[in-house]
Amino acid sequence: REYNVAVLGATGAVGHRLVEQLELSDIPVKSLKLLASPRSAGEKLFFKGEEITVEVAEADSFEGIDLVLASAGGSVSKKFLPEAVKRGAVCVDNTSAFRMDPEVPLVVPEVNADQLQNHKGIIANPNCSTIQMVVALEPIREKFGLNRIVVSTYQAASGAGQTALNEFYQEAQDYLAGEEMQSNIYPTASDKKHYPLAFNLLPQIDVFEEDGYTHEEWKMIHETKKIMLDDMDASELKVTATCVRVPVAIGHGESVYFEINDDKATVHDLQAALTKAPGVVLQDSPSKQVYPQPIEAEGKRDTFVGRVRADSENPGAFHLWVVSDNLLKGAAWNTVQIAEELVKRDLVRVP
Ligand code: A2P
Ligand code: 11C
Repeated sequence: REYNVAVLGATGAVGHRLVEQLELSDIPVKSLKLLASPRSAGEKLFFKGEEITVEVAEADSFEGIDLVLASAGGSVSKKFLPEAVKRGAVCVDNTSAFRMDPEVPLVVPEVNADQLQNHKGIIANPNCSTIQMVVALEPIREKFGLNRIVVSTYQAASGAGQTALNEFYQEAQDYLAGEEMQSNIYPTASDKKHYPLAFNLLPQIDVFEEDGYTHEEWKMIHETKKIMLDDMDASELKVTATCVRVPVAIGHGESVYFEINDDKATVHDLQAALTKAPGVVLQDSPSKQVYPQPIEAEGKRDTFVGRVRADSENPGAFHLWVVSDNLLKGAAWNTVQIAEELVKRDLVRVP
């Protein structure tokens, strides 16, 4: 079977990579439609050497489409994906629009690919900072059990999208030229105040909730539980997060403290589990100064793990450092990987 595919948000930072990852995948593509807003309609992009013109997304754009890969923002997904499903398309959505819907599987193929079996037309791709953490921790949870996670993130500028990334580059240039930085997007376009990201750290990703946590931090908590335990409120795994935007273009880093259900497990045991884990590359040799870095992870599909250490005071507690390309495993590659899995399992059909 060959598939008529549409990419919604094809001109964005993730959208470009969706097209590129689709080209690299083994999904048999019969036709490809590239959709965006009227701002970029008419732009030309290449797929397998063929020039394709970007079209304005409308409900009828999804007529005859089998598979939609979406990354145009939550409100755009909410508006168009039900229309696409109505017309018979299966949608893999990279936004947060449907992630907490109990009817919608939230999938990281290395962790819970079997959830795809239950899809009703929409499958959600998790937040980038959640994905790389669960890829690193699932092999540990599987073998030793896991009851607590405390994560601090170091999230790259590109997580906020292409326009935001451009603002970060401009800020850096202005700062080095001795000019005033003009900041209109970071920490988040939808909030009232804006601060420069260049030569700075912003402990705010997305907007604040009333409890003082940001929306991004709550996403990490609920998504982790839904992916690992199929229950966004599961109490047997405690998760807390502090999310920080750092002046790095691509590649999120995370410092993760976690407690397992096995007081006897050693760092070596954990490293052995990580070495065998799908999608994980262990880079952990302090004596040789080998550890994951965003600049090396950029452009790669894997999740890189290092600095695995036992907590010095708390038995059964450990620390690790994890890095991945937020636009690939954190977004475009995980989305295309889900689509590959749907094709392999013959699940590209709306039940
Ligand atoms: P456009 O280029 O026309 O603005 P990013 O996450 O990098 O900011 O990219 C967002 C993507 O979502 C872009 O491809 C953008 O298209 C697309 N997009 C934004 N708003 C809409 C909309 N209302 N309808 C369709 N696509 C949209
Ligand atoms: C960031 N993690 O780095 C966000 C981007 O829920 O898909 C992804 C937002 C999401 O800003």
